[in-house]
Order: sequence, then C-alpha cells, then structure tokens
Amino acid sequence: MNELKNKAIEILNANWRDGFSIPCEKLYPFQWNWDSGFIAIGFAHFDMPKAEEEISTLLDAQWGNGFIPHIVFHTETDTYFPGPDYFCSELHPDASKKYKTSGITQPPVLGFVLAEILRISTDKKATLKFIEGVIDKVYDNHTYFYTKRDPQNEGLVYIYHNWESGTDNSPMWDDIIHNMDSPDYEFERRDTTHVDASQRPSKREYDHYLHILEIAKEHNYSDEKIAELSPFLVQDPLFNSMLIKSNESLIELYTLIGGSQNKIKQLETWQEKAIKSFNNKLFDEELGAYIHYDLRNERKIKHISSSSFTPLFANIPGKERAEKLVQTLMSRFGNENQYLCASFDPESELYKPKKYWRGPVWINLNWILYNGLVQYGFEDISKRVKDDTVELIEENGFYEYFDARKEVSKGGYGGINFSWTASLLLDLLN
Ligand code: 9WN
Repeated sequence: MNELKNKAIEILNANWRDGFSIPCEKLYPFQWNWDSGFIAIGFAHFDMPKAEEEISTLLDAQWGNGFIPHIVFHTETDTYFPGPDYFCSELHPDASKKYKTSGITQPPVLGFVLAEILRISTDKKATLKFIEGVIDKVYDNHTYFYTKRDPQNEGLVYIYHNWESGTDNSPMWDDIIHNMDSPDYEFERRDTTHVDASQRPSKREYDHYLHILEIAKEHNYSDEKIAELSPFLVQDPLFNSMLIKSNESLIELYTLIGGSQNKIKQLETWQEKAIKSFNNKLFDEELGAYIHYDLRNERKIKHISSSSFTPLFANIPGKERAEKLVQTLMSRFGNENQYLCASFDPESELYKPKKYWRGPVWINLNWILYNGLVQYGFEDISKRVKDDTVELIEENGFYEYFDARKEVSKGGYGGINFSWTASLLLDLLN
C-alpha cells in the first residue's frame, strides 16, 4: 500500500504547477474547477500549503457575480480545445479581469472540500484561519447559484451545458443534444491526439457542445438569456447534491468560526427548500433512483447513472429511501463480475464500457459514493466500493477512468497519472 501511496504523491507533485494543479499532462493543461477541489483533499494529507494554494488560486479567478469558471487558463498553450480564445469570457461584464476563463462552471465542491481539509488537518487552528479567509467567496458562489440559476425558485439549480455536469457525454444528454439542430462546425480537436478517439466523445457531439456555447456567447453569457434560450437546461442530481453537501459544510464551518448569523440563516433556508424539492422532484419511484430533470422541456430523464446515488453523500434521502436506492445500486451495478461503480447503468442498451462517461468507473464518483454509503451505515457495500477502487488503480495504474468489467485485463482509459485518481486514493487509504 505504501508504494501506491508514494506513487500517488509523486503524481500530485508532478502535476503541480505554480500555484495550481493540472488534471493530467497533455490532455488537460489548465486548472479545472472540481478537479482542484478533489486535488486539494489529496494534498491536505501531505502538503497543506499546496492544498490551500490550489483553492486560493481557483477562487482568485472567481467572477464579480460569484460565478466560478470550470477552467482557468493560466497559460497560453493551444494543446486543448476549446481554449481561452474560443470561450471569450470577457464578453461577460463580471468576468475575471485577472485570468482568462471559460464561461461555464462545474459541480460546486468547494464548500465540502474546505470541511474535508479541516478534518484532515493536523493543525486545525491554522486551517480554520485559512478557511476564514476564503469561506465568504464560496458563500458568494452559492448565492450566485440560488439567485441566478433557479428560475422557478424551487431550490434546485440548473446547468446549461453538459460540461457543467462534469459527466460530459453521459447518455443522459442524448435526447436533448440530438434534438438540437447544431451546425457542422469546423474546428481542430486536441483531445483525440492525446487519447484514443474511441474513448472520447464524437465530432458530432462536439458540434452540439459548441452550439450551446455559441448561444451563450451570442448573449454575452447573460444568465437571464441563457435561462430563456439555452436548448440545454437540466437539474442534475450530482450537481445539486454537491451544492447541498457544500451548504451543509458551510453551515458547520461558519458555526465553528462564529459570527455570520445571517449567512447561516440564509444557508439553512436554501438547504431546507433544496432537500425538499430534491426529494419531491428528482426521485423516480419506478426506477428506485434519483434522476435528472430536463427543465427546458419539462420532463424527467429516465435513466440511472452513478450520479443517481450521489444524494447519499449530501444526506438527502431518508433511511427508507436510502435503502431502496442502495438496492437499485446493487441490483443493477453491483453484479460480482463488475467493479463498482459504472458511470452508467450496465443494464441499459446505451451502456458503453470504454467510452468516457457512458460506462467506465470514475474515481471521484466512487469517492462520493463511498462516503455517502459510510454516512448511512452501509458498511459492507462501502467497503466493496473502497476495495474495488484500490484494486482498479493497483491493477491498471492511475488512469482517468476504468472498465467496470472484471474480465477485462487492461482496463485503464483516458489520461494517465490523473490527479484526482491519485488524490482521492490517498484519502481513501488514510
Ligand atoms: C471538459 C478535467 C475534466 C473533468 C471532467 C471530465 C473532462 C473536459 C474535457 O476533464 O472534461 O471539462 O475536455 O473532456 O469529464 O469531469 O473535470 O479533468
């Protein structure tokens, strides 16, 4: 185990740049939002200053309206598409003046990441001091979500791009994007020069991804216009679970720090409404799982993915519902010949075991699932998720994603020496 831990530390140090980390060499040469959060958790175990810097740098790129971009383009490299010149974040009046960034966001993990680094810290006083200096920025980010991304005032926020979900090409989005009349754009992909194209989204899928961005850009990334016009507007259980878990952490942290009664009150109000709506709107009795909701077309998206189980991490289901959810997990994803947890329902005809978010196991989702199961006392199953995670990395290396089928011998795909695979393994082993 020590060898594995040392390798993880080596990877994190190698992916460290000046003040932030890249997710992995070549494929992802900038700073990504939720990657940074997960990476900080790993660094907290052996280098707290880097954990803190990772978070501070990301927050330094926060926009004036509280929005935190999904990519911060710290360098001029053109090995990634779409890059800073494509996004043109400066179209938005509140965009960062200091950094070029993207104009979409990612799951809001920072609130609970702050709580995690405090849990790991051996100098709680110093870590709490650091948290005190950044926590209001995370709060502002939550304010942005609840005031700008909840048009029906439900306590559930929308994402307007599949890249915002973090689960980019999940079959969840198929119906929405295939109904879009996207042009056949001319552009040069970079990802497929680094990774086998069969493990990445198709050219046509990229056309759709760009089409959504073109509409947002045409309206200078105005939230109001996006809510009105974007063909992609989804309430995602993973995204909202991360926000709800982060609300919970912010309440705990503000309470520890003292003062900020108004912020605690506001967070509690958001939290109560969010959990209620989440359980009412996003649980599907027939499937026995949480689902995505297509807000643009006002319809449920009836598929199960690893995102369906993330509400456990945010303490959203009651005990009975949690049991039902775990039954669904084990009956559809938990077959003994499969590692937990495939990113998409292995029983669906849309399941593709090698293709990115259409089937492979991702370590951040396993970490979320593991911690959720622990919270609800599902000891055996949480142990299985942890053992499966360690075995996948031990057998294959620190890949970006993994084949869930046990019979496949070389089952590591996408980028290699991937940062959050290393950092979250470290956390699971400590
Ligand atoms: C687009 C960096 C990111 C992750 C996402 C993952 C992948 C990017 C891409 O890489 O997305 O953001 O170019 O495919 O899907 O979750 O944050 O690691």
